[in-house]
Amino acid sequence: MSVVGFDVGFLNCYVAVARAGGIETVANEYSDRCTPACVSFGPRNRSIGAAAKSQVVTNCKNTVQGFKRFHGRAFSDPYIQRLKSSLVYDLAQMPSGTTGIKVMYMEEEKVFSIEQVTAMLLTKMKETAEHALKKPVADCVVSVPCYYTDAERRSVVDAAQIAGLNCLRLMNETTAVALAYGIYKQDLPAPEEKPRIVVFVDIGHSGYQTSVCAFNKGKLKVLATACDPELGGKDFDEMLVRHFCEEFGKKYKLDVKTKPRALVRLYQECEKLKKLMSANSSDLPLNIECFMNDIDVSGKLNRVQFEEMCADVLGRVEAPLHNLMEQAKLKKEDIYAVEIVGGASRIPSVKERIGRFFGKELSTTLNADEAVARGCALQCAILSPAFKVREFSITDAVAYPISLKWNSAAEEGLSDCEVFPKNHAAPFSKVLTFYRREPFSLEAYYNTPRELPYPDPTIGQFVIQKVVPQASGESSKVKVKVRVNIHGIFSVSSASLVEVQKTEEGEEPMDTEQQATPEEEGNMQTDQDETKAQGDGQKETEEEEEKTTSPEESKTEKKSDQPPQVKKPKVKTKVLELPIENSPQWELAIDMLNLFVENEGNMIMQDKLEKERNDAKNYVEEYVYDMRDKLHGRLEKFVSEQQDRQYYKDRDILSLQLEDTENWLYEDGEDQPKQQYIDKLAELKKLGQPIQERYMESEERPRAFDDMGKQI
Ligand code: ATP
Ligand code: K
Ligand code: MG
Repeated sequence: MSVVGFDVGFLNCYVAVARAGGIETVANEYSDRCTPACVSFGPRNRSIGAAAKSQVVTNCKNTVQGFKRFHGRAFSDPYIQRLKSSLVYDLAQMPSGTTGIKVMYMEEEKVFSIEQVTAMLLTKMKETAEHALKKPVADCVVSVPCYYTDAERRSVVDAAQIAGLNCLRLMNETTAVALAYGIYKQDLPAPEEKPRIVVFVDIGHSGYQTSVCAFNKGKLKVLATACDPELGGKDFDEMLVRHFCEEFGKKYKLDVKTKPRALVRLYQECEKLKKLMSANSSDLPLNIECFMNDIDVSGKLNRVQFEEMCADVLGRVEAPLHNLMEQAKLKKEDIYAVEIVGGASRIPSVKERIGRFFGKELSTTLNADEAVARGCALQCAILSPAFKVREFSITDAVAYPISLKWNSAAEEGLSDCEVFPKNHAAPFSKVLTFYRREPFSLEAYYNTPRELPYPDPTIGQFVIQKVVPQASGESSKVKVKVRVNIHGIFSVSSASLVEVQKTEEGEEPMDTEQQATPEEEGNMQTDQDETKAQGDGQKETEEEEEKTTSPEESKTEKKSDQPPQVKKPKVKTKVLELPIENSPQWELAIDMLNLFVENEGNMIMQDKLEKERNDAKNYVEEYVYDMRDKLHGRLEKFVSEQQDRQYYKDRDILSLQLEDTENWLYEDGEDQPKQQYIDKLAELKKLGQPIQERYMESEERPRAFDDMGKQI
């Protein structure tokens, strides 16, 4: 059982693990805690993370970054189409209609689904965690932006599975931050006291997320979230790139947009400049050598100019904050603190605007880069039975209101009902009651399409199968459990048919009330997650009437409009589990998923083989350099038994052999199978080994005498 949190950022990823000492963000093989969200494809292998990022310029068409926003989206999505033209790598449509990336890999053109690409990144992060924990990692918590829709979330869950991970929870990034903030606080108000209200702001490379949370001792509740999924560090980079493209166009007559490599370099330099600008308000230079057509370019900029050119971007900082406060119906005085994280929260003018909005000094008590990963690891620790952590309950909020619609049995057309209003507690289950004679289908959708950062409000289609009338021919009572699960994903988790049986006295039960309104309706029973384990699908129950509804749902309950029930005779019922056919939007088919799992395994193996091959080559190279040095150094005297003609002969043979091998490594030997390198090394060692042995022996001899001396 591993306890790991993964922050899968648009640009930067972090891995946090729980160890005996607590939660720790761990470094990758480059001793860097940040792993770039980058995958590069080559003729023999993939590189992921830092190794991939170093190929952004040299292998730009096959190096993918910025793919976080492709999850759960159709290739035809206008958002994808718009992005496509601005990317240096190619996108393609998957057979299912979702988005894939097209690259050259293993000398073939390949299309990888977005789930596969994110899985590659997760594979790398998994290795980093395994290296730190020195054991295999499967259980984990993965972060997603709180504005992700169902399709996006499902796509990330699939990516985790492809990488061989068991994602215990997809955690909203702002909620992860809130947990990292709250769990160590010793001074939170007692449960019965007025909660402490804290606003969290995460502004990363691609998105801007805000949430407001209520804290009491041992718990946190997300009251509301508000976001701008298209506001982040990248938008500032974009402004800088635009500025310099224009400037270099005028100054050097260069059309930067026509050269992907130059453009990629300009993005890199602009991001650096932007970061420098956070700490300096003076003029700062931007220089790129051999930028295009062998021309060196240079420019400069200061913070005032930067803020001017980013005025539109900065102007968008406030709207989500207004929205957030409005939803939560809070006044600025109610806010105890505003905690900011995310790389772009370091931009002074961004901070200033947020601070000005709340009329408050912002808090930066959390690590701006690592808080999300740490929060995820904490959540994983809480979910892990093997790890002891402080009791802390987390109630998240539904980001977009979810409705169901269905065809009315009485042919009155479509009915619909909002099952989870915006900011409803999550995870959460509710039970809906329908009266039906035959299978029926429910369509789940987001009922505020304009609020979605996503073109398609459909969540999915759910068919309740095997519904039959009662023996008497009347409609059967069908209970459908709907839920927003721990990942924030809507599902129809179970359905059952309540079969009314003859009572023991052999009478037909009186249930006129329900027969009079054979329709579904409205009787919604809620029930704080999780689903209680169901038996074998057939259980006998004594049932009198619907159980009470929770206070939140009292309104819906009234809608059902049932007159007070008269005492009915005891009715014997049997509950039959019904199969449900789930068709969530853009779901990855199971056989595809399995294929991707297999392919990822093969690619991991291929990378491993390639690494071994490279290592074998490096050993040969190292041996050549090492021996050549030593041959003229401490091994010199041991080339041959005697310092005679044979000595020079032996030395020359080996020298020549070393030189030949070096040349070979740069020519024919540059790209050979692993065995070739192993053989080559063995050949060299055949000559080198005796020399080294003579040397060792002469080193050992005096020491042996010493030891003898001591014994005597
Ligand atoms: P997202 O949260 O949108 O998925 P991410 O998590 O990868 O993205 P972060 O690592 O939080 O993003 O932030 C990266 C962004 O922050 C980049 O645009 C980077 O240039 C910017 N950034 C980092 N440090 C600074 C700084 N000192 N000044 C200005 N911008 C900075
Ligand atoms: K990050
Ligand atoms: Mg982030």
